[in-house]
Amino acid sequence: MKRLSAATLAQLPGQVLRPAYEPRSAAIGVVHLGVGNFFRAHQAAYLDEAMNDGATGWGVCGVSLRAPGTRDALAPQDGYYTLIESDGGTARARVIGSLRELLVAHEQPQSVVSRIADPATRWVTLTITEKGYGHSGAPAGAEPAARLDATHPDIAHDLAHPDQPRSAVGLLHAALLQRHRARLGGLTVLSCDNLSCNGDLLRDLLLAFDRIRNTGAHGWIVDEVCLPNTMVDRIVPRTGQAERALAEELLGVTDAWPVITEPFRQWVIEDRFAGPRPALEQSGVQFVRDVRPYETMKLRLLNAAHSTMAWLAVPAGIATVDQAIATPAWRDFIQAMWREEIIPGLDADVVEAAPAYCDSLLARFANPGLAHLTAQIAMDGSQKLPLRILSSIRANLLRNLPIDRLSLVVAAWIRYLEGIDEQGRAYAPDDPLLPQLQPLARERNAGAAVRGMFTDIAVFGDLAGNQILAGRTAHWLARLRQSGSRDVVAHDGLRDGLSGAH
Ligand code: CS2
Repeated sequence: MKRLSAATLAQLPGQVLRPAYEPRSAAIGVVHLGVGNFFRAHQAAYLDEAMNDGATGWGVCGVSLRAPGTRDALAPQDGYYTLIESDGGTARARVIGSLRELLVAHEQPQSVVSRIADPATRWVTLTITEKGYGHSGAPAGAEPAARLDATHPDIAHDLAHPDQPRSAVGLLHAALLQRHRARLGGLTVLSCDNLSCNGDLLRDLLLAFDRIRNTGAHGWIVDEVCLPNTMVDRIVPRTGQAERALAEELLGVTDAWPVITEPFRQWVIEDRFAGPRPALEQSGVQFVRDVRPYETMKLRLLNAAHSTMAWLAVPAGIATVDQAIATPAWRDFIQAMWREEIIPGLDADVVEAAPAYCDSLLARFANPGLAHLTAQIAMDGSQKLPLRILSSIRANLLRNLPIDRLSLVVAAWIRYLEGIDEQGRAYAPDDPLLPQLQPLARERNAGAAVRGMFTDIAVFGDLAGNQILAGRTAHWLARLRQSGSRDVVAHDGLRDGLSGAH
């Protein structure tokens, strides 16, 4: 069977949407770092629509930091790929044309730096996951120097070899320096990862990196580089054989790397740019003064529920989110956690919108067309727990609100890290801190396991010494080990929650 490419585009069935512009002559104006499935289902699709509407100069150079897989799959397809939107019933295919160039930073760091430094580049966007930033975990408001983890292997490498950068911060800094020296105007940099005030964080990291390198560009970065905070949302599972087969069925040609996603999407961006921007509001992008209310809702309601289901589900052998949420006890548990332990701790400006938002989340989680793997969501918990769960625990402790179900989630994360499922089979938890965390999680005495985990202060911060949290977490860890996730959620989740322990 033929392969998707510029040559086969005209042969696709009429119902498959495709670019209304000529992608091969579209000029590049965006460099994206971390060209994975999320980017291809989200920002690249919005830019594709802007170009369909006539915007010019917004083609994308997609950069993988390390793995050549995306480039190798899509270069023979002239950058084209299929985006499949599934509501669980119907699946609609659309060919995206905005990806105009593919680079792998590990192989060609200078090409990436030159592309970002190119005068035609107006935006740099990033989806490099929480662990890709090389940040220390120090909170917003701390000195920039304290937020950069200068001992992180990639950051340390880039500080020592600034001409051969491998981290996102190192690549970006090298390119900014070239722009500064060439007296170019500024740049807009949009971090699109699930972090709190992602733009502010990246600015602090760049400034801290610059201070250590002592380049004299500090003032220029502050004045000319715009880093609006953003919130992005779309559920985008990994691509597997089933998605490849579906793309082939819908297109009549093969696609080595299609992406499947839900119909829902959201992109909220603070309205401050160093130069022009496409009229993305026509596609529903919200330009706002302050992204924080949107970000808090998403991290503490959507992402928190995702992580809760994932950490409970993996040891119990529940493979996908739609399977987890289809169990009434699990749905009740998530709803009770939202209602009693998360929404009351949110700031007043979002409390009103939260119940309807949660209803829409339940419907999105139930989408049977996505097969969103719990093992995918469970990964990198050390990076996710603080923003998704510990943030609510902190808020509740201040206001004397309950933290019982939230502590169960902390226990579920520890249980997940053990790497042995409820049937005694081994699986491989995925976390950058695994070598440090797994031996602690495997400590047989639940109280000792929790004490050990909490002393990893990079994750628990000021909560490390909290006896109430430690006590409840140890209680739940013992229960999870003894009876398994299904039983704990069905019998204890609600009943013990009513004890109001906080
Ligand atoms: C998920 C997110 O993998 C995860 O941790 O919670 O990727 C989630 O699907 C997205 O943030 C939805 O926008």
